[in-house]
This record gives sequence, structure tokens and C-alpha cells, in this order.
Amino acid sequence: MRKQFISLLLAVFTVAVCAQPVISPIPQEIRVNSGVPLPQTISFSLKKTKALSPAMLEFVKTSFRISDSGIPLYVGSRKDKAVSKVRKAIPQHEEGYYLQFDGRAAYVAGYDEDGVFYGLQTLLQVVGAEHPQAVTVTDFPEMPNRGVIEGYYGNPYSHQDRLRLFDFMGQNKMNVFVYGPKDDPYHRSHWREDYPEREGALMRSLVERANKNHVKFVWAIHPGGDIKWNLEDSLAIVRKCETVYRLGVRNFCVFFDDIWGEGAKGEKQAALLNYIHKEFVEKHKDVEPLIMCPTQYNKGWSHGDYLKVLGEQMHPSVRIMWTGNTVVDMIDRKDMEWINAQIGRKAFVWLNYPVTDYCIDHLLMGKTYGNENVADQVSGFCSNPMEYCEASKVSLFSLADYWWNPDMYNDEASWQLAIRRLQPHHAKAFRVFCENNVDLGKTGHGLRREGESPAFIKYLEKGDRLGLLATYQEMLTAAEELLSASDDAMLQEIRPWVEVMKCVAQRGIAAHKMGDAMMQNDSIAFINEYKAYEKAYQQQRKIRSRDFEGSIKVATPVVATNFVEPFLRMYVKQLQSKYLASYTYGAEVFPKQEVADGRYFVKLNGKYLTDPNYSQPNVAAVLVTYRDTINPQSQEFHVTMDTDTERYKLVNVQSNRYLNEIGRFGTNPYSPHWNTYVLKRQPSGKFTIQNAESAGTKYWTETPDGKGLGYSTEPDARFELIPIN
Ligand code: 14T
Repeated sequence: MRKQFISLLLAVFTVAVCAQPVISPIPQEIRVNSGVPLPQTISFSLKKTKALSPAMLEFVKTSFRISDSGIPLYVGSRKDKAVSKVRKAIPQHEEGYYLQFDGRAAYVAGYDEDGVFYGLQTLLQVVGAEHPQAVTVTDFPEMPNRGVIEGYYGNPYSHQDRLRLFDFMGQNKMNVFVYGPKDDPYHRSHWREDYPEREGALMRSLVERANKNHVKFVWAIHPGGDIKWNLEDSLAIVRKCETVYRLGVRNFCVFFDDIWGEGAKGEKQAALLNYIHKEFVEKHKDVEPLIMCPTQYNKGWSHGDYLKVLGEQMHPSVRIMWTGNTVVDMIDRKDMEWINAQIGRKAFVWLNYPVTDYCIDHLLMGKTYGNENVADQVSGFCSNPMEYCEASKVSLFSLADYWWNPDMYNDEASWQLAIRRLQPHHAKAFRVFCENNVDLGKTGHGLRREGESPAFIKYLEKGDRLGLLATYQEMLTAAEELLSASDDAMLQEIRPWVEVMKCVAQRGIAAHKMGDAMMQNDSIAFINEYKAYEKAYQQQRKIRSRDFEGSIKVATPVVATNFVEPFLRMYVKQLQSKYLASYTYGAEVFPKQEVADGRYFVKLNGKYLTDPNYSQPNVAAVLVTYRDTINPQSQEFHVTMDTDTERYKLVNVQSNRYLNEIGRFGTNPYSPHWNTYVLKRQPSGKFTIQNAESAGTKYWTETPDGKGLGYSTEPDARFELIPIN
């Protein structure tokens, strides 16, 4: 800290014009020697390369400008001759490095190979700056295992996603990737089976790319759903690990999360891990200690002696994962003290942020805040991201910053830098986008994120109508810029959300003009603007993400849900009733629907209508008494009026499958003649739902056991449609 302060002071005094170079993650100690004039483009001539590994040599040659007349560059780890001149300055810390670059020569001296790699990454940032400066950097990470755990439910990352992610991780000094996508069948549902040739080859190339970036590729198996605690299944796991070992993987992990019954027993899990340790890890010189995710992986779920049993019975080298006080939680020191005492070792944090598998319509692009400095209390700290790999990088960038040097972490500065680094050509527009995709709304997990739509809120509080108009216009301009530039992976990935932002902005502008028209008593303009508002809203409702054949989670993107969206709905509704109180012109354009198009819970007799299994074709809808917290969207429905029939269509939000006339999520193409229903609002506010046209005239009701949908000739007036925001 003190050193940092002194070097900061030095930097302030010695650098008159240029600010300190922006290095991320923020180094432990950086000194700027600003008297040295440096050219804009810098090339190096490589010296004494004998001790360098071929991979490192290749990395240097492909990353820097190399020329015989360049600045001499000496690269090596602490034992190498190349860096003997600066050996004493190398920090005694794994992955640490010393970098000295004074314009006449550059030394990149790592404590180890990882340190060399990170020193080179820093040098790349120094020479890549707009105005390169001479620097001396002494640096090391404070947390040992920093990275990403692909551990969510939903569409696993594509091969290209992962390749790009590993490069990004290398650049930002992250060193672990845990491979555990819930919906890779060879990880979980069919864990006993080998990867087919093609998938195996892809995994091999992933491991290569991870190695190149000094990222440990950890392969996880999730056997707890149907494991038998016998020798046969223990052998099956070791055998499977051997096949993955042959693909190049050297780090392994076993997950027991989200299971119950037989698989959840602590003694059995501990014995299995010990077996794998003995029969697999110890049999290979190059396999590192195991990691495991317990069933009781957060404090809220812990009970009995489960965690103590793991701690006492499991080999001390096995690391145990932990998500905090709840499933989705930020981490503080007290939490870590508690869990570490339970398990007799330092827990390996599995941070469920920015994962959105429980709120798939949202992107989490806001500031990453709320974690304390727990560097000395963890054996690792990884983030479970969104299934949107590119979008997740805003948070991952900041987490990398936090993991490396937690005391210097500044959530605001780190977020701003993430935006500039990820979208250098559209930083302003991307920032507007990020600002409007912050909060995740109410979920079963309770996490909320602050700071959404800051400009909008500022003007709303002041009652500044023109200010509000300016924020809609800013959103519109940003959306248009990002849509016309969709040339990189990030912009392609966020495109559906950008389209929604555009619609929200258009609605905002139309709503503003409705307000103007109202003040001017201009009913023609009012109705025209209402039509523009509705048109944009209808466009918005049609937008989907990941809506491809076989998609595991289709999203209906939402943007600015915390303030802008609810404000617009309320504002237009108010204007509409005010209008109807004084005017008749155009009144027919307002909806006369029994129920407005939107998303609803459909409840009968207090029970939720649910699509019980998105991967089972033609599955029957069920009625359940509880909210599904794993897959909340399985209980949500898009209810829309079919304009052809003026009847209603019910589509499950998660699976995107329509509910058919026999109460199943059908596989036939949708037909308004069969698959639309007559909804009638009763005086009680509840509804009846009736088949129509080709499907007859029967009313929906519950089956005699109360667990499913049945039919009756008598109307059942107990259906509720509960809107979801
Ligand atoms: F292994 C754990 F640490 C963990 O977090 N498991 C899952 C994870 O795959 C998922 O991405 C994450 C966020 O939804 O939460 C866990 O999944 C849950 C969470 C629940 F509250 C599954 C069931 C729940 F009831």
C-alpha cells in the first residue's frame, strides 16, 4: 500500500502531461520514468533467448514488433541468464514478475513461467498505449486461482466462445477455467459415456489454447444425479477421467451440486474423492490435486455434519467450492472464516455472478461490486458467468482486476476501463448500453444491482422532461450505432438486447410526444404518437435471443427494467386514461383486450401452470404448488392475442413452446385454428379458458389429482393471470 502510494506520488510529480499508464489488472507497484522520450510505435530485438520455451518464444514473436534495430528485450524466469542483471528485483511470489522498460532496454523477469507471461502481458499494454512511457513494475497476484467456471444451466459456450475467452483470460491474468456446463451431456446426464471423436478433438484444442494462455483447464464431472456408491461407478469415473486425460486435461473436479437423495451423502462423496485421488491423481505425475463442489455449497443450505464430514474425511489436498451465504452472493471475510473453519481448509469460491441462468432475459453489464478482500482466505476464486460469453467480459474484466490486487480495486474505474477495452471504437454507445442493463429484477435469489439508467433517474428526479427526452435519444443513437457496427462477437451477441433498447428508446420518444400533444390539446398528434408507441412495443415483444432449433434457453430480452420500462408503461397508461376522459377521436386504437399482451404466471386453484421439462418433447403441462427457482421461466407464459382469431395464445417463456389443445407442449407447428383459446375475465378478476374452433368448446380445469390440466364442459373460473414485470 505504502509503496503504491509513494510510486503514485512520484508519478504525479514526474509526469507533467501524461497520466500514469493504464495497466489492468492494476499492478502492485508501478513507477513511471517520464523523462524518457519514447516513439509511438516500439519494436524490440530479442536477446539471449536460449532458456525460453518454444511457446514463450512464439508468444513474444507474434505479440511484439520484432526488428534487429529494436530496443533490446531480455526475457526469462528467475534462473535464466537473460535476466540475471535484474534477478534481485524479482518478487518472491508465484506468478510474479519484474518489468523494467526505460527506452534503452526492456527486462521481463518472471518468478516462474507464468510470471514471465504476465510480465509480457504488462509490457504489451505499456507499448500498446497511445503514448508509451518508460516504467518499472513489480507485480504479483494476491489470489492463487483466478478465473471462470462454466457452470450454468443453458446453452454451453461454443468452441469459438471458449477460444476467445482463453485469450481474454491470458490478457487479463486469469489462470483457471473450470469446464462444467450443466447441459453438456458428457459432463452430467451421460457422465459415464466418452466424448465422441469430434467433441474429443475440440476439447483437445481447447486445452492447447488454455495452455498457451497459462490457463489451467479443469474438467468437471457431475455424477451425483444417478451415481451408485459401488466399485463399478468409482471405476467408471476414473475410466472417464483417463479418457479426458488423454485429451490433454491435467486438472479435474467433481460436482455434487443441485442433487438430492443418495448422491448427496457426505461420507460417500468424501470416499469417492479419496478413491479418485488414490487411483487417478497419484497414478499420474502431472495431474494436480482435485477440486470438488459440495451439495451444501452455501451457508443457507448447510445443515447437519455434512461439511465437517467432508473436511475431516476428504484428503487435505482436495479443494472445496463455496458460493457464500446463499446461492447468489457476494463474498466477505466473515463468510470465509465460517466456511474455512467447517472444512479445515481454504474454500475455493464459486461466485454466482454474472450468471443469469435464473433470469435469462437480463444481461448483467453493470459495475461489479460487493466483494471484500479475501485473498488470504481462499484457495481460488472463480466466476460463473452468463451463457453470453462476450457480454460476461465486462464483469470478468473487473473481477480479474479485483482478484489480482483487491486493495486497489475501484469498481467504477474498472468498469469504465472494461468498456473502453472491450469496445474501443464504440465506447460511448457501449457504455449507454451497459448503463441500461444493470439490475436483474426480483428473483428467487434476491440479488439486486444498483446504478441502472443513471441519467434517466437524474432527470426524472428533477422532473426535467427535456432531459428525459435526451436520454431516450441517447439510447436510440447508441442502439443505432451498435446495430450498424455488429461486426464483432460482442456486438453480435448483445444484438437482441440492443434491438430492445432501440424499441424502448422509440417508445420513450413517442411517449414524450404524447405528453406534448396532450398539453397542446392536439388529439390527432396524440393518437399518431400512441400508434408509434404501440408499434415499437409490438416490435420489442417479438425479439428473442438464442431462438434456434434445439436451444436450451430462449430469452426474451429486457432492457432498463428497473426505471425506464416501468415508468413508460405507467406514463402512457396515465396519458391514455386522461385522454379518454376528454376526447373520443381515435379511441378505438386503445386495446379492448380481456388481458393485455404480456408475460404472466398462469395459476389455477393457487397452483402454477408449468412446463416441467424443456428437453422432453410433447410433455404434458403440470400444476405445482411451488415456484421453480432453478428454471423460473418454466412457469412463465407469453400471453398474446392472435390477431387472426382474436383469441389468445399461450407460449412458455423458457422453452418457447406453445401450449396445445390437449394441454401439452406440442411439437407440431403452431396453428391458430387449434392452439388459441377464449379467455374470459370473470367479475372476480379470475378467468375461464376455453378451447375453440377445431379443438372444440371444452373448458380447462384441473385433473382429479390436481396435478395436471384436464377438461370439463363446465367453466372453471379459478384461473388467474398474474403479470410479470
Ligand atoms: F455448484 C454450485 F455452486 C452452483 O451454483 N450450482 C448451480 C449453478 O450451476 C447455477 O448456475 C447457479 C445459478 O443459478 O446456481 C446453482 O443452481 C441452482 C440454484 C438454486 F437456487 C439450482 C437450484 C436452485 F434451487
